[in-house]
Amino acid sequence: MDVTKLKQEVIEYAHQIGIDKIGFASADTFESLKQRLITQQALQYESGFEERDIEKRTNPDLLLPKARSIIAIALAYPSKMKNAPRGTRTDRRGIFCRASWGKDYHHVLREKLSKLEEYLREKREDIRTKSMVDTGELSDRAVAERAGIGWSGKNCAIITPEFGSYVYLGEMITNIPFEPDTPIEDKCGTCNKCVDVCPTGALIQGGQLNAKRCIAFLTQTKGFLPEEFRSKIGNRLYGCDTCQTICPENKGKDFHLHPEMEPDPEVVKPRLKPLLTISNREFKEKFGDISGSWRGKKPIQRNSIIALAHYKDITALPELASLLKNDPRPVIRGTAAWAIGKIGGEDYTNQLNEAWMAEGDEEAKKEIEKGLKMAMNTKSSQS
Ligand code: B12
Ligand code: SF4
Ligand code: SF4
Repeated sequence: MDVTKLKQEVIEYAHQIGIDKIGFASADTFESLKQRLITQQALQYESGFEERDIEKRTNPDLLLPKARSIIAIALAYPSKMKNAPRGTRTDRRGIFCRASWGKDYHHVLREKLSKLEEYLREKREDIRTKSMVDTGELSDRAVAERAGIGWSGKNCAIITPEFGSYVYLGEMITNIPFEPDTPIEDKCGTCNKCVDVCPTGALIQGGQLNAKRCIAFLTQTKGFLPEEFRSKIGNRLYGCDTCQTICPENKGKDFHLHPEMEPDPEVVKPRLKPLLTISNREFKEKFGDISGSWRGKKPIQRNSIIALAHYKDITALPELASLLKNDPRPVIRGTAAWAIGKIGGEDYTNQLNEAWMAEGDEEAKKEIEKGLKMAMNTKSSQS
């Protein structure tokens, strides 16, 4: 079997089926990544969404016995939305990050990898493969870096010369000894813009993230958002693009190569107030197909409340008061109380007092106290 010829055929087929970039890497153990993961774990800088087993994360042989190579793929996604709706003073909108625009990318990339697997199986009977996108054990970025897809930027993203960092990544481990490609040159140089701009200081230094401080992570948590971050998340409902939008390597990069990745503006830049009372069914219908809904409705609703507080939208006060009184979830009641205070709901001190007396959850109770304090301050500063 001519492996060099097969590699060329795989590259051609990949482009035919809409894979924007493909690279080949050895299946050797990822030694430096291993050390990195141990350090990150010791510093408690991980998000908790990663696979826990570092051996599995760094040794492809444990995932596919006799692994000989890894095929890395990248698909470019758009960075600009056509016809983006604008929020108004009384009808504010939130935003989902670009990696959540269009159909959930996990499905899109898995479909491409399945086609590639089928193609390889037709060519060679003895082929064995294992494919993954995001949720697999391997580090998609470490694989992409080794396969020459892009370099590992100071913002942690894999940056391709062609599409910038706006690419999704996936890979297939195989038992075929494909010739590996060479990693490409790191072009960050003396630039440090991403580290400087990060709103929460989550980028400790170029290439090192404390995920627990990263807004992309914080928007996905289900509990109370620590107060220090509430003023930082702005109107972000899911994810954060700041360290990518600032990157000079992304300048002018906006690719619309996959119709299924086109965002529906009403979905990815939704009105905030209707989100406060959206039913489970409506949420699933409207947001179920995008990757940003994977944690369910609660974090999105909590973030919507924080976004309304960020805008100090007084027209949201009646709905926030209704959540405070009626919502069965302590996180929503407590965050609503805090938001009422933040917006300056001095007319709502009675409701806050009543809610405080009725509240059985300790954390929610503390948030009501914060809300009350802020609301009373507004009252006294006005009288
Ligand atoms: C956990 C996770 C998160 C966490 C933590 C992110 C992080 N930086 O670690 C949170 C929730 C914060 C997150 C956020 C985002 N994520 Co995310 N996430 C993952 C996931 C599941 C695992 C990442 C991981 O293991 N990180 C641990 C670190 C230590 O390793 P790593 O980044 O994978 O690998 C690099 C480092 O180890 C580094 N390294 C190794 N050794 C050394 C040594 C030194 C000295 C240095 C400096 C560096 C270094 O080089 C490796 C290659 O770049 C991957 C999917 C996957 N299975 O890999 C997606 C993935 C990384 N996420 C992705 C995306 C799109 C995002 C967001 C842009 C989404 C958004 N807009 O909000 C943000 C970006 C935030 C950021 N600046 O990184 C894409 C990245 C695509 C790309 N072009 O790089 C991935 C690959 C998903 C995918 N399949 O497309 N994510
Ligand atoms: S995604 Fe946002 S919060 Fe996270 S490192 Fe980048 S700029 Fe900072
Ligand atoms: S902003 Fe500058 S330092 Fe950060 S990833 Fe882009 S080029 Fe590299």
